[in-house]
Amino acid sequence: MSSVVTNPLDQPDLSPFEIAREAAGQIAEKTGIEKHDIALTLGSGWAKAADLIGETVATIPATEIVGFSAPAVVGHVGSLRSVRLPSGKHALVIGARTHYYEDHGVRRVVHSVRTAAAAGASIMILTNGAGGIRETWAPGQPVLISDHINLTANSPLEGATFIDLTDLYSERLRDLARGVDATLDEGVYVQFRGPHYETPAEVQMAKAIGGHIVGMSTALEAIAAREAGMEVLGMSLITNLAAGISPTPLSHAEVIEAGKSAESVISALLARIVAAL
Ligand code: 8IG
Repeated sequence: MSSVVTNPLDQPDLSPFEIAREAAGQIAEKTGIEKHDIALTLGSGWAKAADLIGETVATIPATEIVGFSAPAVVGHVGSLRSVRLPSGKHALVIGARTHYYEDHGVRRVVHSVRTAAAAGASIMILTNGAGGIRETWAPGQPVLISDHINLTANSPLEGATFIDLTDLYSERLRDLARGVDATLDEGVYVQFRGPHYETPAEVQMAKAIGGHIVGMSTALEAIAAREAGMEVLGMSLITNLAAGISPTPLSHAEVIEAGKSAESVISALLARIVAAL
């Protein structure tokens, strides 16, 4: 007998939606909150928002919920939080992102989104730290995601599931965010596989095909959110200018540092956006 812990999502014959429903049931049981109205995935730089949007009802290590895996990256938090908003609604805060580059398969990448949908969430807020292609953008600046280009050559959809992605990143929610901060710029997010950063030539390619933001998450999650019928708001914290756009090379330490110094400001911004939903 093997003592290796298995993840049911890795068994192709099991339904990922059924596992998400099971996960949502565990969350309801552990938090005492039957329905979560909105969900937020907090990427690098955004974690403080969890403390600002409302009162934390419960914090659960993600590994206690079926289908979730431990985070692979230092600086990423592996927990799920239930937060009561001032409106009385409940937010599920996902601080446990499984990245596509971890190679655990796309089901694990989008499990948190499917779980949020099964928990009742109709709005999915996806945040990330990313590289900026526009020269006018500075590290520490938050931007709205207006659309994406998925360069993973993969999809969270299984079988012949044809989903329309027009207005995937809700115009209503982007307008609402700009109502909170009129200076918010927006751009097209390009998801690369990673975990290496791009070469300058790849950044030029991303720019040529209409991209403004480069990252390693979000697009696959947004597709799963749309499949689940959720409204999606995407926001990137530009932690660095993309390779070749800035004269200096990228380092993960600098990315973390840029995230830390911008964290208070962007988390407060996100909290105001959540309050306006
Ligand atoms: I933070 O420059 C962060 N994540 N692909 N490129 C990609 N991902 C990123 C970058 C970047 N910065």
